[in-house]
Amino acid sequence: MIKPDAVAKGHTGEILALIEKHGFRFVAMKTKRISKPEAEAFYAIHREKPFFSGLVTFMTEGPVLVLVLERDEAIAKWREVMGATNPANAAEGTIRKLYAENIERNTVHGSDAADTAAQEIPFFFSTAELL
Ligand code: FUP
Repeated sequence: MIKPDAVAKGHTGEILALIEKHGFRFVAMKTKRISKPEAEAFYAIHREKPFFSGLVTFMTEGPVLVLVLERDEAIAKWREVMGATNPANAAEGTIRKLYAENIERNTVHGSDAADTAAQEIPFFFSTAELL
């Protein structure tokens, strides 16, 4: 997912180009405004964390781009391309190093394992939308 900070600042095109450059195929892609209940459900695992309400406010402040990406080792590779959750710790050339403001407004999301991807893809896409 390309988060509201990056969409608002006009970094969507540059991030999509980086994604292609790293060998990913776009299986599905759409812009979307995430509702408060959707943001709360998507990040339910963080419900008890002190940053939860700020995270929900951020994720609902403007449109996002949701994507399904495909390549070999897609999950590990995408996490490498995103960089560390906190941009202060992100490696040079990663998306979060390039564009993220801070640990909350950190530009992109990626599933952290195959089982979370299997939950997150149908959260945003119907079977018919997956090429
Ligand atoms: P990641 O898998 O890299 O997206 O990171 P996490 O699942 O640990 O966190 C999910 C989101 O919660 C982060 F992208 C941003 C937000 N977050 C905060 O706002 N503050 C924190 O201290 C940790 C995470």
